[in-house]
Amino acid sequence: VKPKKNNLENNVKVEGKQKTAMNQSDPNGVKHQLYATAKPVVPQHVVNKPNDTVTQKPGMHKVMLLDVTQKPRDPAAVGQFGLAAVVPQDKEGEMRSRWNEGHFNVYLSEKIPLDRAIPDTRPQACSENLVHDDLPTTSVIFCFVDEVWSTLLRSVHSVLNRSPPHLLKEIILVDDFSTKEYLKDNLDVYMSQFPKVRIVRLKERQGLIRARLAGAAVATGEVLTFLDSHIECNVGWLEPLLERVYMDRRKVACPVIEVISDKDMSYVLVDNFQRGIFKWPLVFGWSTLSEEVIKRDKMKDSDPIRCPVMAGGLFSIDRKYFYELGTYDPGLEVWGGENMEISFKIWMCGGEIEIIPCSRVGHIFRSENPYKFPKDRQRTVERNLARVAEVWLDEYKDLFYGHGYHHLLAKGAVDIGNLTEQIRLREKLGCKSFRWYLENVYPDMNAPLIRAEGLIFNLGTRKCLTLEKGVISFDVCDLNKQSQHFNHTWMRNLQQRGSCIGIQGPREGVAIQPCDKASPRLRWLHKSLILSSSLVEHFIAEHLAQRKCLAADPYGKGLHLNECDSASQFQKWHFTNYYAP
Ligand code: LR7
Ligand code: MN
Repeated sequence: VKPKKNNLENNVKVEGKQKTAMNQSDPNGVKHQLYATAKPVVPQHVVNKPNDTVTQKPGMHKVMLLDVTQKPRDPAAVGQFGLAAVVPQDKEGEMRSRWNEGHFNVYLSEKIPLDRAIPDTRPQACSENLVHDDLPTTSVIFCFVDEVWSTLLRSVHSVLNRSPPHLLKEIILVDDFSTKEYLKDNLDVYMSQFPKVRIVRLKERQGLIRARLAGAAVATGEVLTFLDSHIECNVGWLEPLLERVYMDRRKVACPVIEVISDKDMSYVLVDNFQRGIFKWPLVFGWSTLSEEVIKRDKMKDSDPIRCPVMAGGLFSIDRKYFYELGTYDPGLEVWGGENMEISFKIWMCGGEIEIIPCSRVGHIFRSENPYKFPKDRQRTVERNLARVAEVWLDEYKDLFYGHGYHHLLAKGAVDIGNLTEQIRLREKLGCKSFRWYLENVYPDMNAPLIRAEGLIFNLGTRKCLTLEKGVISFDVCDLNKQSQHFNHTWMRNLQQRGSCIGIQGPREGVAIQPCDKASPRLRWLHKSLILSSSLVEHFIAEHLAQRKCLAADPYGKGLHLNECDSASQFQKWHFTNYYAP
């Protein structure tokens, strides 16, 4: 997930979607005074009130609303009830200077109570929904590296305060080799007041993937619940997640991820009916279900939503099932791609991913990672993605490489490491194909295996490219002739079976060569000229390495590589069918 660039003046935007702030002004008209210092409040656990557990069906009860913070002791505190907090004018300098400690408003985070109330944003039906009395217990796992003190604590308090104690087996904090002093002894001391909190310290930086695995390895709850370390769990968040896992242990349940503004720390409600999806090249995003689908499936705003992929950071999964699935690929480094990996693995190997609207958790979306990448960030992420593509995408991996990652295919460009274990795991689990996944889980995804295909018609000669016995020529166009059928692939090859059009020799003449996805010398950019809004015409094939264009000999005697000339009809080509822009 690449969050938007931060801009102090702008409203909160996530993934291009405008979010509406909840209550910007205090409903009671109370003017907010700044807290001089954040006072950590040791929350008490409220024992289940009788009317929290009205049983309507044997063995079931309404979701418990254990929350000491709904009637906070300090209703006038800054940021209380999830309201926007304001930085006084004379503190703006301090605020700015502290911004980069976490790439959000660290100054304000420190001023608002660690156990503040936030608005109950659940759809109405949620408070009436029943869950089972004998839900499984969970271990909540937070991994973190150099997390801001106040947000880490607020994350932990929100879990302690808003989870039914009998379901919360433990909270495991995995310190991924943080460098900040306050995360050492101070954290141990602070957390020692909560018997349920355990701290695991990694001896070297592992990255979030292996840090989560280190947490899972010591977890004893029946369900693992992973959370980012800058979140606030909303009221009633846990039971609806566990309920899904209880119903079917192969269900992986995600809360709705709401937004805690990085600028004013307000708790912002997000739109309903959002699905986690990806676009090429494996970029996570949100997509709202269409009205049509909502009507067709008679969906209520409280119904679980099946998601092709999860955002990554927040989910509950049966612990044993997590291990049956082979956990994460431990070869993924630092950050990124693991959400794709686990999502494909879950769906293709028999599980399901759901967003549960009755479970809501706020997350601070930051414009930049506030920690260092041991190696280059971009290289780390693209290497992770290439591992995922190689193991899970089958023939569709060309779509991944073809959307800006061609360079990864060049020999020696990247060492993605050994994949034997991952491929063996996929076989052992008997997982379905990526094609099955696209057809059954994400049918609205546009994933053509090639960019264009059919006859390649030349506008100058009015004839079609013909490849016979390794020799290119032109002939009268005839759809029945296999020798005239070519593909324009995601690797931008002009390809007929194993043969590709390339350039060769000292004079860089056009030549037929064996196809090789890694070779930049076989790549052709097929440009479109948009004549009007509805008319796209005249395609030019430009050699990517040479920046010269494929030109037909006016007398139909083969092909040349000429200086590009958009006026020349002999340089314009047209495929029978186009699948990609
Ligand atoms: O090396 C690291 N070691 C860590 O322990 C790097 C990170 N971490 C910790 C970090 O402190 C944090 O608690 O891992 C957690 C996630 O890192 P973030 O908060 O920097 O990630 P993010 O919120 O920017 O990104 C999302 O995508 C990631 C891809 O690898 C992870 O899956 C994150 O968990 C995920 N976050 C969410 O899903 C929250 C909602 C975002 C959206 C949409
Ligand atoms: Mn995060």
